[in-house]
Amino acid sequence: MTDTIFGQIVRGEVSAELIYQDELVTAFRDIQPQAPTHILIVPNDPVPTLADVTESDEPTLGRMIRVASNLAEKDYIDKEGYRLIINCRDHGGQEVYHLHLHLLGGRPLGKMLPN
Ligand code: DGP
Repeated sequence: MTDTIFGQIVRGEVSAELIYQDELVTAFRDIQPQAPTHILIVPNDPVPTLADVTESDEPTLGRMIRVASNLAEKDYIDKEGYRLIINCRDHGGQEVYHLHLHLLGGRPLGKMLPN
């Protein structure tokens, strides 16, 4: 399994603005925020992409989404709304090959994709 910068953040070897960690997932602020709230939620055990997940990853995937919902509430973006994104591989625009969920909000995000 290839190690990435996100694995190093999970293990505390590289600094990040960590905002949540439990036995399954870690959440930290994106270094290049695209919105006032831009948080990344990653599994502690790296899976490269969404296309690589298996049945054994289901508890972690569920936790990632619940943590996103809880962090949206903590960042006061839940009432106005927000967006969750998982980019997968080349056509999905994935840059870091350690599965991650983007939590974006704090401003109107517009259409999902440019026309
Ligand atoms: P994606 O395109 O879905 O693979 O998004 C990768 C995101 O990761 C991108 O928005 C920038 C962010 N990122 C890349 N390197 C770092 C880092 O070292 N620290 C933090 N906090 N975020 C990073």
